[in-house]
Amino acid sequence: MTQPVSPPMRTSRWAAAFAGLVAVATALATGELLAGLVPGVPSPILAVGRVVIDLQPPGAKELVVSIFGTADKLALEVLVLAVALVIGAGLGILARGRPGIAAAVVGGFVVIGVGAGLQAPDTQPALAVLGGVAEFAAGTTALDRLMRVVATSPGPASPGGTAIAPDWSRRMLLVRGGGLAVASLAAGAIGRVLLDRQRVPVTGGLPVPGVDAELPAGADLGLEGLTPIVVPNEDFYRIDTALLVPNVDRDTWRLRIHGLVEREVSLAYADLLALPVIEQYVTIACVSNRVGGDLIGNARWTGVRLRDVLDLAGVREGASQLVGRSVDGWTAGMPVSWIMEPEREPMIAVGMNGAPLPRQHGFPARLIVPGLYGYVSATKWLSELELTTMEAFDGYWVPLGWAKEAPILTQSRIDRPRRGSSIPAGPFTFAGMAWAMDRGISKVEVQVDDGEWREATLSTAISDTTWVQWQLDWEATPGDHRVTVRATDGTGEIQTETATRPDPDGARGWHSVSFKVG
Ligand SMILES: Nc1nc2c(c(=O)[nH]1)N[C@H]1C(S)=C(S)[C@@H](COP(=O)(O)O)O[C@H]1N2
Ligand SMILES: [Mo]
Repeated sequence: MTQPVSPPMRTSRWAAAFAGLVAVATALATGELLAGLVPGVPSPILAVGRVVIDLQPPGAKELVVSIFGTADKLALEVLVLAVALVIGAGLGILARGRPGIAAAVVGGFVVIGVGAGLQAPDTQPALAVLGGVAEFAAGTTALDRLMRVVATSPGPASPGGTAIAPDWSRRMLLVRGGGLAVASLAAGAIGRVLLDRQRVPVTGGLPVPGVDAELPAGADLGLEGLTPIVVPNEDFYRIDTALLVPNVDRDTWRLRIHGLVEREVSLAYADLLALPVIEQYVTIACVSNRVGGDLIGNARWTGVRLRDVLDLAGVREGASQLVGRSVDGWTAGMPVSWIMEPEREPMIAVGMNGAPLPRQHGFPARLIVPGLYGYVSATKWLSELELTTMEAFDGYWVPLGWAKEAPILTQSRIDRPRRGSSIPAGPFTFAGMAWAMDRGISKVEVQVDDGEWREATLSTAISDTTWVQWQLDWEATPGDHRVTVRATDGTGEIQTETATRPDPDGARGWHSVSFKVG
């Protein structure tokens, strides 16, 4: 029996697009599954997402800020996937006439994915390349097979130049392509679950501090709807550029101290904890926080004094900037003078609220520096301390348009009532938070509508490095109202009234909440 000679291949555009999309899904799923199964193989979607994050064009600052909530990271992954699938559909159409070029484009894609994967520190280059070969094989095989199904149409060209695939080949395409799509989805999902599992480090116990941080009586007003003075780890805000929370093995982790030092030092976790262990409450805040926002939290941090660690290396004369570098290459730079000020105690934290540092918050060790915004200080997954000069280096966010030096601004926030809520007439208690790390808060004032500013009652401050709660009783009268709050810091300076955007150095302005009574 001889094969009939194929007529010129003419394929429905949609069928070809579908085939291309499924082929790309197959290639991606292969990569995701391998990434989950074999540590060191990068996940293609996460790798590309990471590059997108790192390439953030300056000027897109506001967008950039919004990407770093955990939910927005998922959105970024979905976006990367969607773009890949759309390109895949185009690839299918291309493959109708030029299968060789289509295969080359798949190859180009894989090269981009592998290249992106090589940027991640936990990628093993040889494994990444092997993963890429597997992705290419899976993608081109799927494309080839599906295109064959699509192309079996012997139909004559229509006057418009396109032919319609016969019903049987369409069904076949839907069955095979659909099956492959479902299998890809499952493989991708399994890969991702495995990847996350493979990344859970052993946390172990926490050192016992020699100095205990005490919570003074009256530190928490305990009002419903008011943020607790110490935020539980599960509720603590999280901001970072990491798509996958870095997985650091505490037993092989090292902290390198280098640059303008007398002697370079490399410390193991045990070396670090051979230093005196301290504990203190420090409120950390994100520069991206808007007026009234919640990118701020207070915790009891356990760890060692940063200055003790720096002393092991000996900071050389002329070192004006300390750079904290993370295992994933992220950096924060801060003035050495800020670190050395005796009134504050910057630390390398290994514990948070009595538990080992959670992975999301920087396990096994991070910097906590009272008074500075997180992006210029609070390096998580800390791997290096480098001493340099202010001029010689810019931390991660500085070239993207954020200030090089960024002390936390005085701010206050209304938690009760919520914006737009309705409360009954009668006695009501306004309440909220106020902070000015590490100057402390001396006064909080509240204004209802256009009334007099009245001084609120404050919770007992834990220290100048933490926020306080405030409350004020009021007799709620029916109607629409607006309440405004302003704080005065420990130096007597009142919070700036004129509103500014978060970039470049933190949002200013007074927080107001509109609400209804009755
Ligand atoms: N390695 C690393 N550390 C980081 C960041 C980051 O992106 N990567 N973000 C910083 C920023 S902008 C802030 S506000 C704080 C937030 O710390 P948290 O997530 O524990 O609340 O971490 C800082 N440390
Ligand atoms: Mo931040």
